[in-house]
Amino acid sequence: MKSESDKNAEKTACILCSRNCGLAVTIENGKFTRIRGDEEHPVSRGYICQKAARLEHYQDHEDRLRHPLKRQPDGSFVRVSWDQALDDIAHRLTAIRQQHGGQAFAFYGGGGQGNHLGGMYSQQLHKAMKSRFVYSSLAQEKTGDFWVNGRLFGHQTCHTTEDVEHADYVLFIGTNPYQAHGIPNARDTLRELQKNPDRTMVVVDPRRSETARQADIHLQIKPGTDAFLMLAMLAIIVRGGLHDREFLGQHCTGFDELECELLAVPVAEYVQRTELAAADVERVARGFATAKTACVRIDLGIQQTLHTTLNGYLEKLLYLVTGNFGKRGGNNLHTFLLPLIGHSDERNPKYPRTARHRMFPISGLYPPNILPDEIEHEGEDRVRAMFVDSANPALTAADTGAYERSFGKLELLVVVDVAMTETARLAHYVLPAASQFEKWEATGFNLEFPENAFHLRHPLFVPLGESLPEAEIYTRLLEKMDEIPSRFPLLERIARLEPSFSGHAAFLAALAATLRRKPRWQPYAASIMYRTLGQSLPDDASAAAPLLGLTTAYAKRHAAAVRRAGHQGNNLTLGASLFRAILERRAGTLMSVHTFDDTWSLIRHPDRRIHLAIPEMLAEMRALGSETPPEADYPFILMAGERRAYNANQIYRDPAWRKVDRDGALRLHPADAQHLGLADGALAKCRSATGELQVMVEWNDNLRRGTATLPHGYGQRYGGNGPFGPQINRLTASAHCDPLTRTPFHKYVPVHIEPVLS
Ligand SMILES: Nc1nc2c(c(=O)[nH]1)N[C@H]1C(S)=C(S)[C@@H](COP(=O)(O)OP(=O)(O)OC[C@H]3O[C@@H](n4cnc5c(=O)[nH]c(N)nc54)[C@H](O)[C@@H]3O)O[C@H]1N2
Ligand SMILES: Nc1nc2c(c(=O)[nH]1)N[C@H]1C(S)=C(S)[C@@H](COP(=O)(O)OP(=O)(O)OC[C@H]3O[C@@H](n4cnc5c(=O)[nH]c(N)nc54)[C@H](O)[C@@H]3O)O[C@H]1N2
Ligand code: SF4
Ligand SMILES: [Mo]
Repeated sequence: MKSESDKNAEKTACILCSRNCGLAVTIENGKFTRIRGDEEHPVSRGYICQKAARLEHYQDHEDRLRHPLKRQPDGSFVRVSWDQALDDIAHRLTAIRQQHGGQAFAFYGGGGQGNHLGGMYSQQLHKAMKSRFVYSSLAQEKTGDFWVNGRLFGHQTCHTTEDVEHADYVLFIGTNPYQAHGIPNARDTLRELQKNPDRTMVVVDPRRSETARQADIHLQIKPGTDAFLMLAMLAIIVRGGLHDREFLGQHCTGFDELECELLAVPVAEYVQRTELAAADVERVARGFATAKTACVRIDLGIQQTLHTTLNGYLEKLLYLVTGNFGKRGGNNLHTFLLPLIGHSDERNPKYPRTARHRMFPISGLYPPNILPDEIEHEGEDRVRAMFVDSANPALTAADTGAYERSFGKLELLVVVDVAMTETARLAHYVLPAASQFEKWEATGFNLEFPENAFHLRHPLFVPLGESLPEAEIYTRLLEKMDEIPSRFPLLERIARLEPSFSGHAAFLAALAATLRRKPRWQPYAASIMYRTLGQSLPDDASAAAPLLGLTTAYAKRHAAAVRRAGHQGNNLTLGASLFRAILERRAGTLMSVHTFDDTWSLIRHPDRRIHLAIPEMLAEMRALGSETPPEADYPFILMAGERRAYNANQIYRDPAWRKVDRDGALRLHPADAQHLGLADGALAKCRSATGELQVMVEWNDNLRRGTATLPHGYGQRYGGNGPFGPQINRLTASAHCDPLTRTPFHKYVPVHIEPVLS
């Protein structure tokens, strides 16, 4: 039976990582008084981790922004009205566009871990600016993966997921789900895996991570050598005839070419480079290939280190070559409702390259590693104006110093955030967004298959001060830029007249007719729906209005899957019925139930096959082996950005939220620490070719000798004090990145460590 407080609980979700676990919360006097996992959430079903209980520290703290702010010549900020701020920004943006064209504008961000609804509105701004230069944190971790997907499956939006819950054999490479999550209900899922003797869990990690400690087999690999390991495994599989010939023949092309390369792999030599035992590698390769079902789950440990893109290719080959794809317990393609990423094949010249680095976008995104150079570039075609929304690149992108310097050279920098961040301090204008618990909000991290869900969250608090939802901020800005009028009388009338949820067919038809008549407005459908249909939605859910367009398109493409999820309607009304369910069900909605057979229709190559041979990757495979050894001046490999119990990107700013590890310690193997004369708790200097930090040392025998780790998500100022904890990107370098995708090698930063002499 539900207790009284559960009955009064409001439904929402955690916004701290991509799992977005459902929450049932109690609110009293404008504060969270109880935060629990919501058993009614279709995916998390009651699960949460220790970080969610602290959400009051996100919602209410000293550095929340209350009013629009304008920076003064002396660096201080004064309060201005929304009209003052937006009039001036609109004026300056249109002047820059007129004088320098779209290339002068860049956008950074577009949603963090929990807020992607605003992205539908902010993306209208780059369209208004005629710019395609969207920089994003995804392009400092996942674009290698997206690029490979584009080649394998025919489109960069073909994103895969892994059915860890049902696999007999799970290979975790470079990821620590116990702390970082990333898989459904991570700790429960890991426990299930561990306690079932018929299932095997393998962790490849240079560190005996919390996940590795639960594994059947831990391969404590030498950092940066995963490509050698995966190639050796693939070679063992193919030579042993353990590949799935039937799957390869039926669903793939290019295996012959790939097989030739794999047969040439010097297995023993490659295994030696990983510093693993040959018998262990052999056992894992054979175990993975012969398991009834197997899947691979990877993350930053191979995405932010040497050979990033090749790692992404090889990891996928492991499950493809063994036929663990498109089936229960394997890796699978999934569908999106909110399109988080796009497609931009660099072989097509229509996707513009940047001025300085001639860098192409991947999935429509440009990498943060090149941005300082694109701003500081001498040419007329440099980046001059920027919006940063839902990101804090001054701390999270490589080379903090380069960001501070280059952002200082922008003619206009506007930051949209809930808090006064390090990036906001560099801005000309800081615009206060309502928090994720003060507005209608949702994420696009719905990456499940075959069942997929969507959670639209309703507001729990009134917006703080004068803060506004992004929907309103960007719509007002477009109005002030004269891109759209503020009223659409005909559409407003139709939206009002239409009996609630009759399928919204009349509204969509009228909208389509309007946009045909005024093609200039086509990029702004989201804001137009917000101002029209939005006004007639219940509970002020106006910001959710554009979801009707998305549910309509989704239901058209995946009608059977949407119906299997229990939504009803004909060709015209199914999308509206999904929209209505999303609006009404506050705990989240099952939106689709696919079948594994749908997999082949999700592949976008016209032949519906997986194209295994990617020439660039085959060439990189052949060139592997000629590595330069680490420099003598920097003998340690620093993993700059570990996920720990109390870090959560830049989302919490008040250091009081952390129950442990307030200093964000530098972890070091005790033997290394002793050798350097560093006691547990001592102060050390950690120096890279880019910069230097003073850090506190923590002895930790889970590390490999010769490696050190620092946590991600520290270094914020708070309440006028700080920084609290290490600003790790003072150590990282813009050029230290994957040559193809320009994603950083944050997990492989050569450093020198020495005691601080007092
Ligand atoms: N607690 C917490 N959870 C988070 C976040 C957070 O800030 N805090 N952030 C979220 C975000 S944005 C992301 S992207 C994910 C990231 O999630 P993960 O990638 O799982 O987390 P990390 O700790 O960054 O790195 C994973 C592991 O890679 C290992 N590793 C380092 N170098 C190598 C290598 O050369 N080879 C191999 N095989 N492994 C290596 C590290 O030891 C580490 O255990 O976490 C999300 N979840
Ligand atoms: N060295 C090193 N650097 C790293 C990493 C690493 O491992 N090592 N990890 C990288 C990875 S994987 C990631 S994902 C990035 C993360 O870094 P960022 O992309 O910079 O994103 P977040 O830390 O998620 O910051 C989210 C911002 O959004 C704000 N915010 C919260 N809610 C709202 C809202 O409703 N509206 C608006 N407008 N703003 C809001 C928060 O106050 C915060 O400033 O860091 C990357 N940087
Ligand atoms: S941090 Fe991630 S795993 Fe933990 S409760 Fe929040 S969404 Fe769930
Ligand atoms: Mo991330």
